[in-house]
Amino acid sequence: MRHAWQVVCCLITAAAGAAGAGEESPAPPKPQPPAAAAAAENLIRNGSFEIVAKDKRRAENWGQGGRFQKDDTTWGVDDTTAVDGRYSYRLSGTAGRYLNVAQSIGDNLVSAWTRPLRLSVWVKTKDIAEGPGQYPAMFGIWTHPQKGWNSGTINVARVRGTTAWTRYERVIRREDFAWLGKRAKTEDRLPYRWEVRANLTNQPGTMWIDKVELVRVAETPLAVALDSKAYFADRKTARLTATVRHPDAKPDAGWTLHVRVLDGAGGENCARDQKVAGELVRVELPLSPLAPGRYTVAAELRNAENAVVAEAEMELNKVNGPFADF
Ligand SMILES: [Ca+2]
Repeated sequence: MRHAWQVVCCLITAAAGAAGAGEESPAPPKPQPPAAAAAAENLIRNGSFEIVAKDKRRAENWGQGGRFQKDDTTWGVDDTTAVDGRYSYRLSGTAGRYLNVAQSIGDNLVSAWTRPLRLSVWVKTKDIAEGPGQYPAMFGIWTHPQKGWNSGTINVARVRGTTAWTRYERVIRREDFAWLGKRAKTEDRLPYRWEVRANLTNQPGTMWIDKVELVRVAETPLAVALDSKAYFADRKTARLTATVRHPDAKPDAGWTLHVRVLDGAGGENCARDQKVAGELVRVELPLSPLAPGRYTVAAELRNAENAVVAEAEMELNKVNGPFADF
């Protein structure tokens, strides 16, 4: 697992650069579990809106968009309500108007995006109306082409009515955006700019947001599933599907999945090796040699040097048929 770990460290370092932290790191990061490291790294700057600009209305690192007016009071940091620290950010709309607050998540982050990200936000709303053309209070990721308007959105929150502070989250994978590439008819319509954004469209209500977090999720490199919870005695094979999510497990990298069926005493009943040629690996396990009972299916993800990179196991039950006693 040492190798996988180093990859995580590199990604986190790259992400910190993308976020423009601009701070020197005097010592290399201390080894710690990947999950803990990912949780500590919020890729959103000033996600809690605690750093207020000199005008005492804007939040540093966030930009306003849409038809806002500088001298009105419909947007800005708000110290009357918050879930974290002193400030939240408020958008108060009016009918026929469009308002948003957004932060670019940058090309560097997107190009280094090899692991899923979890975007979360706290939202509170007041009087978000439901009528023709009145969109809910929305929060999520917006993408834009090189020229022009939206090329796509991924929603994390869509809220109507009046609600207390509520946390919303969504795990986002790069493949979630694949449809954007398919939809774009020409290259200049492909997603080019990426941002995290809250917006109100034609909406007289108010929304507040606070504690925006975008973190890398430490993904399990190997997960296994069987096609049934239990197999009757007349079933000849069990089908196992393994999901392999590891940046180095490329189709030509020579990785294999080694699967064994073990009985209660740890005895091996069968073993199969399957080449890893994609994210999904399917293995057929013979059931005929097994007496009815409970077994463990143990899977190992092995690299080209035959070193075990990840392990997973699950239970397999073989049962007598429903009419076996008759
Ligand atoms: Ca806050």
